[in-house]
Amino acid sequence: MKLSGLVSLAITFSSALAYKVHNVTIGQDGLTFTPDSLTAAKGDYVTFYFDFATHGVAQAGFNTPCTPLQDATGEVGFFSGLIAATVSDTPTFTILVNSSDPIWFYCPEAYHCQSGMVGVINPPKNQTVDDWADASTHASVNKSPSEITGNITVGATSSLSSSSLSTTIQSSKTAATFAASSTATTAATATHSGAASTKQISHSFIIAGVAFGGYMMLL
Ligand SMILES: [Cu+2]
Repeated sequence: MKLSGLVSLAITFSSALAYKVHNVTIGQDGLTFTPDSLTAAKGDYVTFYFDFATHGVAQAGFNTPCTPLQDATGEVGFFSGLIAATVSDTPTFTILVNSSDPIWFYCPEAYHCQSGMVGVINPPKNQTVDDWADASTHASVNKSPSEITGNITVGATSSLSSSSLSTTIQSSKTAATFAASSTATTAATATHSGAASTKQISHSFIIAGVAFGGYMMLL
């Protein structure tokens, strides 16, 4: 009974943490997000890597390209700030995908948005990233949001411990509403490749290990 209880506890935690972290590189090929269109499940994360030059990533609405989401709808979208990447430093910015609705984003630096530096998470069937880029071409201004919003820490940690785990859960709750509170984006950097699957497995094993250790102490 004790064992089954602990095992089910471990399984519950593991399934709750079965998210993916999707990586998007910024500036790798010029004025680009790579990839510029991706599909993510609710509860997944998207980590933007600032690879080269000065760029930003901000959320907009499809009908108001190159404009902060808040200006168009009142809803606060995410914004990384304008970040200058260097050869030795690849800052990151991570958002939580908090619904299955389309998330349209753009780079508010200079005229990057009008030049096609835009992207989308979960595009609807009738609106592609090419449609979004076309609409952005005609925007009269490229406006930057006034505040950095929406960053969370999950994509910026390269290793996990029980303390970082609780921090992650706490901060994702905060980010679910895209609250105005934001942590500095440039602190830690993780390696690009394989981040998603590694983290997911690490979480499960850490929790299973803790649960099993607790069971052994009860014997
Ligand atoms: Cu840019």
